[in-house]
Amino acid sequence: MNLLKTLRERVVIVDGSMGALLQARGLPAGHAPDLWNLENPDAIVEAHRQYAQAGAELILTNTFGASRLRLADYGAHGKLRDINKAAVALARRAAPGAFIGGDIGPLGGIMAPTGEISFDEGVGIFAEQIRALLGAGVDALVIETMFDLMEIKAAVVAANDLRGAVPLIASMTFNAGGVTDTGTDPVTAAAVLEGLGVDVIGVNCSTGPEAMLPIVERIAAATALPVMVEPNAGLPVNRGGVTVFEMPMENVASHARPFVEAGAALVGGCCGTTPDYIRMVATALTGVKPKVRDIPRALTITSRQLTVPIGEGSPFVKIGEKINPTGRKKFAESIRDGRMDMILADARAQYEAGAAALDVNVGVPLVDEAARMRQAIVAVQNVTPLPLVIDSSYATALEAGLQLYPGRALVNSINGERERLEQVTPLIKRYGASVIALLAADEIPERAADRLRIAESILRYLEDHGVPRDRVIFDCLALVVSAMQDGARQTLDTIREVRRQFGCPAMAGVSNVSFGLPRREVINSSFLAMAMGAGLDAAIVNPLSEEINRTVAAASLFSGRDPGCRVYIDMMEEGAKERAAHNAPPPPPPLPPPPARSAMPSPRGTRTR
Ligand code: THG
Repeated sequence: MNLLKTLRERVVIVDGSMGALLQARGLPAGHAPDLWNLENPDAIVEAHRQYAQAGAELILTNTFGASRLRLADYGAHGKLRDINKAAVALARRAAPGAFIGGDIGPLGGIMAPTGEISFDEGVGIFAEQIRALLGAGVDALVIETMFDLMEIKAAVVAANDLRGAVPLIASMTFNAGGVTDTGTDPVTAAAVLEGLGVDVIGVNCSTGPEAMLPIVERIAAATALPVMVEPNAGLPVNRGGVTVFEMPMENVASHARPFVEAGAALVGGCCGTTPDYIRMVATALTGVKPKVRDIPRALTITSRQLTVPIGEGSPFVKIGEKINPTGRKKFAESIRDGRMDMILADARAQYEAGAAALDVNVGVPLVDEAARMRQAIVAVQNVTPLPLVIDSSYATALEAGLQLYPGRALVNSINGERERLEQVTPLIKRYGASVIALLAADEIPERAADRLRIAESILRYLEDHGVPRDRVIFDCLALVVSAMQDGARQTLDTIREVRRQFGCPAMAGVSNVSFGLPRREVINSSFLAMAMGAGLDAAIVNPLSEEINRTVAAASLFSGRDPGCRVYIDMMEEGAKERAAHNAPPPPPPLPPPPARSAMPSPRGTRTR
């Protein structure tokens, strides 16, 4: 029986803390629990057996720290394969009827750009352990206790490269503030992980069950995927230098049903939980079925700390166009020189003016675009929390950006050309990005019908290559109206039809329409209003233009994107008050705090599950 099939029928019970049992059996403080797979196998078998007898149906191998850097701390990296292989065999021997999940914890270092470990190195470290676990025949892979999107992304990419049809569970740890220690909220985590193609999204460790309940609810509302929850036995307490978990197990187990009602389909325990606790959970959930959740899959883009949905009923998404050297000599020079000052100023200004996302294009002839893209993606994230649109004609530059970007990026762009699809589709899939699909191929079709044919062939290609259509936003082509008057008009029909025929959102790069004509803002705003009337969901615009901002605010009233006219009223009242007081532009929205580095768990901690 396959784990994912089982989850459609009933709740699956997961085991509890391994560390608690091993310490009780004499594991010395500071000794790697993973080494006991070789040194004291009977203790491991006994611990697994106790959990299986208590009712656990998914048993996690004793391999939380059995990866290169963590084992190296004990001089045991040479035994990596043996430790992982032995762990799977021991779990299988202890619980022959259970699903065996190969357990993968944080790698014991910090990923770039915050730390020193590059994306490829991270993938390599995870792959080494995952290869050993898969080779030993696990029924699932369980990546857990992750607090950094960049790191979980590397782990998931490594798993996806190797796992074939073996199910993948990816679980993050949220602190008492409801975000991970690097600032990611549950909805954003769910969007990124779903983009990467995991099978189950989990929450484990860090807090007791009460604080986890709302996190499970938020994940379950953001994704249709099954949700796993493994609470600690309350919050950690320090007793004479030893961390203990003291919540009575009745109090922990009483949350089992509320977890399932909130959307969890797998329930187990983390630090401090014991077989007795798992038995109480299993009893409470006997015969309980997972809740049927009807969550529409919608296109989302995220940064590390923000999720922006794009589509029908969501607010119109203004993507800032300014980080683009086309037609800007000084800006292009700054990029050529490797200076980020102008990019940062534009990023900040567009954020303060209310852009919901930022396009990042550093395409200057004869520069190393991949290197500049890396620099720009890192720099922009230091001054705004906005999701980024990674924009380049070169697949190498797109990949360079995606490898340093923790969120779910939007890639700008693919089109109907075979070569471009072949280059960019694997990147979208690998890094879990969403993508802008331009409705053009070797030529830009004038007629809507021809653009729709391209849309259809792009979707067919993507779906054939494992990219579902809920990742795709169609760029309906805002053509230069002075050059192609009917072409620009056909764009409006294209917007209506791509949404109707394919259910995908529609966007356009608005400022294109006005090239060559005077008073461009008048044309841009007017076209934008008409396009929003036809159903446009997002646009690349100049967010510093007051005319554009007013047009979006007003047109949102007529397209179901501003319930109760709240945004419009706030914008106009705020603006009026501000102008009266200081004769100044509207204030920026507040900037969320940067990732709390000091709050990061110690990279080489010896934490055990
Ligand atoms: N679709 C998608 N991506 C795109 C476009 C699109 N990316 C590029 C472009 N079109 C959208 N971005 C811009 C950015 C700037 C201008 C127009 C479109 C522009 N710039 C001024 C100029 O060239 O005169 C210079 C601005 C300045 O000096 O600050 O007009 O359609 N997917």
